[in-house]
Amino acid sequence: MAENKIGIFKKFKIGLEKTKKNLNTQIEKVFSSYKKIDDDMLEEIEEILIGADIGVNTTIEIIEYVKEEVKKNKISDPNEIKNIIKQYMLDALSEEEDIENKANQKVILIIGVNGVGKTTSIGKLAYRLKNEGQSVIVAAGDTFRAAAVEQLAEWCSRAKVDLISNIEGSDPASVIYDSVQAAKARKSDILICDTAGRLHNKKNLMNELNKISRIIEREYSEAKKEVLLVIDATTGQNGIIQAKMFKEVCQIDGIILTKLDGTAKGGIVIPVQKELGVPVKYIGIGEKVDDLQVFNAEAFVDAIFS
Ligand SMILES: Nc1nc2c(ncn2[C@@H]2O[C@H](COP(=O)(O)OP(=O)(O)OP(=O)(O)O)[C@@H](O)[C@H]2O)c(=O)[nH]1
Ligand SMILES: [Mg+2]
Repeated sequence: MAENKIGIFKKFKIGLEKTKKNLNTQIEKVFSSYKKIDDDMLEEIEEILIGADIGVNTTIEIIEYVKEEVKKNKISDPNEIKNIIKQYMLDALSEEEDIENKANQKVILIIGVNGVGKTTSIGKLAYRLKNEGQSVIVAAGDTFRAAAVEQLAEWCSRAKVDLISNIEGSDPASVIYDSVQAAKARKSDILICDTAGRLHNKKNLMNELNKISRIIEREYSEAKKEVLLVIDATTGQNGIIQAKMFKEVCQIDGIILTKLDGTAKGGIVIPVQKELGVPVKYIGIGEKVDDLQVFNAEAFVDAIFS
């Protein structure tokens, strides 16, 4: 773990404050109004979990797990239930360990629909990797939206990394091509590519992503490739639908779940990981340059329950 553990736990706590207020406060209220564990109580817990966007399927699984544990261990104290739920979540969010291992020659492609936080996350990620001692180049692959390059340039200056861009309306594939050449010439460790968030239809998306991937493959075959999908946590189950659509057209190696600071429904982390089978690698918990954290299951569960 690159940063110290206390710092990480604290960051998660602050970022997930709203979810904690929603989830933990309500669960505590249920505990104090029931003396023993019964079906009515479990039904109330079920509603709270669904309300925190944990998703119906996962919630049903959690409740089943609670029932089994209660029976198996002859538990009668309602307060024990919290520990059972925490344990379930920890198991479900099995940790990704070595994602920040120093790979030199790596290309990270950032994809996702409009406004989810791609550009912002690129700025934060560049800042993070740069502070770890890696050299980073960013490619302004969103040539579609007006002012997209200016926004990215601003972030790159905050992160103190180089940006490769072209004029608005130019072919994104040519920007990616130029960026790969720059990364090779400058012997950069990491190239992070922004992409446009527009989503006309699946076919267009597939064509564009394929074109970009082909260039990277052809021009930079020695580099390790990673595709990270950005999902906005405040859009709830919609984010999962988006992710399923992206999964149909390309390989996704990880999720960046943004805006967790802005929602009381941070439980979405669990179905994202469980239903998609793709690890949440980073979470966005604010708008500042240091508000992107490597996802840590322990810190997450601790933040929403205590
Ligand atoms: N509170 C909060 N806001 C965030 C976070 N991540 C992104 N945002 C905000 O979300 C808005 C959209 O972010 P962008 O990075 O521009 O999103 P994008 O996906 O690049 O958008 P397009 O390029 O239009 O597709 C901005 O106002 C960001 O400040 C986060 O973790 N927390
Ligand atoms: Mg953008």
